[in-house]
Amino acid sequence: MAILKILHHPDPRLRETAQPITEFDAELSQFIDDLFETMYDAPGVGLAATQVGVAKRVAVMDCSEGKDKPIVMANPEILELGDAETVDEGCLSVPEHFDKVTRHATTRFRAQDRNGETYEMEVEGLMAQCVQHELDHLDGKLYIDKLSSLKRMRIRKKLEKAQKAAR
Ligand code: GNR
Ligand code: NI
Repeated sequence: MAILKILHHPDPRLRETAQPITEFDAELSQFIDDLFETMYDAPGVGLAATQVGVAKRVAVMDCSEGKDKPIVMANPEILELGDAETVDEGCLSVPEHFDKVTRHATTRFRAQDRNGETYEMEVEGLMAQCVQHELDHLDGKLYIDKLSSLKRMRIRKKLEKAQKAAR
């Protein structure tokens, strides 16, 4: 198990389109464990492979109170989206920023677990928001893309400054 380094905006690797998972082997399983460990440590309710610089279509999520409902989403696909709602959103790759965005209140999706077994699930609330957020990461998208260009520029400048100071 290992805690992986989470990339911060505007790292170009966050903009890559992740490639499908084809091998459900021990190496993938190990990587999924590392994603969970990194997510719980952050702490966050979701984490996509893209955020740790791995362009593969896998993300993990646990929106439960007790942090005991881990969900693996490999090669996830949205099947159905519910009504639009405005929600507060944040991202581990855009630290210390939260803003209101439009998401769908419910999400029905299909994905594979760590063994390659396909499952379908319908979720609402934070889980629905998280599924949409993680799938966006796998396509190189960030929630700040939904904000005005002025806001996005301010966020980028702030993060670039913080990253320079940290070096
Ligand atoms: O931990 C996270 N919290 C969160 C809150 C509102 C909407 C989405 C999220 S996902 C985020 C973790 C993260 O960046 N996953 O990609
Ligand atoms: Ni995120």
